[in-house]
Amino acid sequence: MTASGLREFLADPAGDGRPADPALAKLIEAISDSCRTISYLVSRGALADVLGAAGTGNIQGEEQKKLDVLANEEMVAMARASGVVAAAASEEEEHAVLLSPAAPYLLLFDPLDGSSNVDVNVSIGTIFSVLPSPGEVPPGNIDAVFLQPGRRQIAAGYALYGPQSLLVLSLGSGVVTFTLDPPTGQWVRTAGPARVPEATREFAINMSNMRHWDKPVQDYVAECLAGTGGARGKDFNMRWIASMVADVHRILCRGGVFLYPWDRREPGKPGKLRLMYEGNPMSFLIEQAGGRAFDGCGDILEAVPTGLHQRTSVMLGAKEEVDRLEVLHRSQAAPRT
Ligand code: AHM
Ligand code: MG
Repeated sequence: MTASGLREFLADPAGDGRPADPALAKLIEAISDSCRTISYLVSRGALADVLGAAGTGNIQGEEQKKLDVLANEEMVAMARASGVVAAAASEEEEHAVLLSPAAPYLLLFDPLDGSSNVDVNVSIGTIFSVLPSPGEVPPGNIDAVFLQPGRRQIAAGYALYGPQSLLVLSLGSGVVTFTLDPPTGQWVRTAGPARVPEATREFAINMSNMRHWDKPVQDYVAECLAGTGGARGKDFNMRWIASMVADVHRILCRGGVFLYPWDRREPGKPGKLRLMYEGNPMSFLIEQAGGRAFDGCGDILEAVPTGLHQRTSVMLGAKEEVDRLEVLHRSQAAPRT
């Protein structure tokens, strides 16, 4: 493959000879710059004294790590400096912040996904989602302009800080991957378009929550565990990294299905993962790669958000598996009580 960078991709993202909107290209380049900075901090770890707890909590009621705080500061500063983001919303901030009110885009991000893995040197990442701004954003209720279904996303992606740092991106014409070349600081295109095979023999779920799941999810996993002798007629393998970026990346590379379903631990919440920072951008990428994303009721991308930090049930990846999950949910229609 000839070495081609992010700028070359943005000059013709759909392969039809037309460049990306200049403001969008500027935003994606700015995001990639911030991800390079965060990647560097992550790679320094204890050497830069960035591991461990920050001693603060976030709006989700979770303990923040030092890297959560640093990555969030980096992303907010980048969005402000870009001049093309009307307002930005972060998993780590209570409310959206108004930046350049007349600018064309809204930016949402989980600055450091997989925080529980920060201190044990397991892959983590930054997830982002770009929505259109509905015109001049008023200084009043800024959060309200973000409440658009994920189907309206213009771009979404993530940076994965693992053995290599990767930038995985979609502008609505497939999913492409760039690898950070540390000596030059360039994001070099190394894969894509990604394709999630319709069939798989691999599922990802935190099995320790099994007793809390709804019956359709219990039945689905029981079918997978039954292997060749069961209804599915094949053996399944299981993986759980506990960093959604890393689990979704595996699915984009070699297929599979990822589940973080609603469960009874906190029945008032529709799930653990956040719709706007995790569910929507990852569902956009998975659909762009030919997979499906379902929340137990319908397509995640069709959900109309009612709150910036809204939770969702997430089941995404191989179409055959998500179709099977949908059949189980529709036939059992288990009430969430
Ligand atoms: P975070 O954004 O605070 O890191 O939480 C989200 C993460 C996901 O990356 C991952 O899929 C999930 O939480 C793991 O949860 P659990 O520890 O319950 O398995
Ligand atoms: Mg997260």
